[in-house]
Amino acid sequence: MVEKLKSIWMDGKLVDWDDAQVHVLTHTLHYGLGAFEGIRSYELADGRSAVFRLREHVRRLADSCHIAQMQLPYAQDALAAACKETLAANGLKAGYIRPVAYIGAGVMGVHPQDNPVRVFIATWKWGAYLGEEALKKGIRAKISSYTRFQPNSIMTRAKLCGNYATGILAKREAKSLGFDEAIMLDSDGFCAEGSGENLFIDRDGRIKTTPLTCVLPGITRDTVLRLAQDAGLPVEEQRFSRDELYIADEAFFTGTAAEVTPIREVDGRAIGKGEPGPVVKRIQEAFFAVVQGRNPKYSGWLDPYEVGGAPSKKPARARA
Ligand code: PPE
Repeated sequence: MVEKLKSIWMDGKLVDWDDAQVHVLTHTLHYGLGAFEGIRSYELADGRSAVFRLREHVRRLADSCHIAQMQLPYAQDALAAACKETLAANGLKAGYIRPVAYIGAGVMGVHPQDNPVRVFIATWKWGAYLGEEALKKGIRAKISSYTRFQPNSIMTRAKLCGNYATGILAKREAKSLGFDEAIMLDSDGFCAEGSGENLFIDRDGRIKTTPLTCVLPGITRDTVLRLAQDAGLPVEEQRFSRDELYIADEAFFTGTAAEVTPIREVDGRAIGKGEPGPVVKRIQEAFFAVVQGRNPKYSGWLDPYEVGGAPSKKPARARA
């Protein structure tokens, strides 16, 4: 359950949590064309708070709206500032941020040309997406009976609300069969991604992740690609089949919510030794060092904000 906080940003201003309501004739509620983001902020090692890769997330929201032909009524800088304002208003030193751009009420039917595009930004506390245990011990995944979209049926570069209907079905199927997460294959039968995560494998020290043909261009995926390169680990964006996944030494998911989550089993087959291996542990360590501000190389990915007027120890740093 999302814990109730104080305020939600709606159409340009903070409103009381309970007043953040939409009309039942909201177009997106009927047809699913809307765009959203999932962003995390972290408490840093020095006690400050910062949003991770805020600019990239807001840019992806703008890209999603562009693809959806929805005119985003706010500049990207204004939305980034609003994300931080909402975190601060809710006293969140670390939190999850959910901006949603959606088509409001007006005409019904599939040609909502003049309906307003509206935006809200909600924030809440969100711990480990698949559980604390998952981060330490890894999860059990199942190849889904649902196929990830063919790129000309749904716009896969966009994080659109309606895209998630399939993800929910895939997740429900996996959970009902006793697994933690689903892995969808693409329309050619190669591994695509989880219901809310990108997928990586590693064998003999070579890391592979799905190329951006039909999966969401994950910002955590991009982060991990860079961190793997920094660690001198060979990494390729290349398709792989489900049996290649079965015989991988290691497999893991990446995502804002999921962070870096090891996969210890797929379809009843242990991945490697059936526990997180050295590569994923190294990537996890590197990832948490970055988001917690312990790696100066990537301080530009951290966008500091203040909660409750706490004095900032250092001025805002320039972006990378
Ligand atoms: N694939 C999908 C389908 C996806 O939803 C996400 C994020 C990713 C990959 C990873 O993208 P990124 O967060 O930029 O690294 N999923 C978001 C929503 C999860 C939810 O259940 O809600 C998230 O992680 O915030």
